[in-house]
Amino acid sequence: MIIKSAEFVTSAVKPSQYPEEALPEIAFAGRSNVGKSSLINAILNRRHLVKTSSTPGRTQLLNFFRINDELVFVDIPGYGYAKAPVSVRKGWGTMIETYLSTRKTLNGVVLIMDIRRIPGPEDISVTDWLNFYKIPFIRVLTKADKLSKAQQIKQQEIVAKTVFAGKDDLILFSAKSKAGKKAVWDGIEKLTQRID
Ligand SMILES: Nc1nc2c(ncn2[C@@H]2O[C@H](COP(=O)(O)OP(=O)(O)OP(=O)(O)O)[C@@H](O)[C@H]2O)c(=O)[nH]1
Ligand SMILES: [Mg+2]
Repeated sequence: MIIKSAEFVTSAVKPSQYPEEALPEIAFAGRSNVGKSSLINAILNRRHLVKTSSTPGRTQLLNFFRINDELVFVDIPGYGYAKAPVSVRKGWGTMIETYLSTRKTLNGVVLIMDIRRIPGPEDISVTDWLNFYKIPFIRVLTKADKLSKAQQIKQQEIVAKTVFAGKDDLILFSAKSKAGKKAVWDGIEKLTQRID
């Protein structure tokens, strides 16, 4: 996709604050600090559209971005931030589950995981929610630049086994080198067109 425009629309916690349901929407989910905001910037060729931070838990609201007047991207706050107070973690669950279960224009989710980590219980819960609400999703293993090519393939196999996915269902990506950008876009296009 050629990116002609990419702009921030609004932040929201609850449905009354979501923008109107006009365009197909893709949401990006994953652990705190995994690199969701960096992935969005990288695939849109924008350095600073979405705020990124080395401090985990920075994105705390649902942030909506309009791409080319064709698509909406939603940056979902990261889960699993150990230092977040219990009330915040509960609020996170409610905010995300409400969004996933009520948003009619949500076409699919890009589930982002760190290539160096074994998926944790929160990654599994999100997958369970997505399956429960019948929301199509693709999986991306990011920060691939932190491993050698041989280690990337080994980790891809290990993670695939853990989440009961095929090895090729895990897209290898790096926001730093931009490797895997086309594969992520191909996945997003599949989600928006609902082609298998
Ligand atoms: N080496 C490398 N670093 C990355 C990559 N993606 C993200 N980072 C770094 O990881 C840190 C977190 O990135 P963010 O994009 O802010 O992560 P996030 O998932 O949006 O974080 P929260 O919004 O806090 O949940 C930053 O220091 C990024 O520079 C990548 O592909 N490679
Ligand atoms: Mg973020």
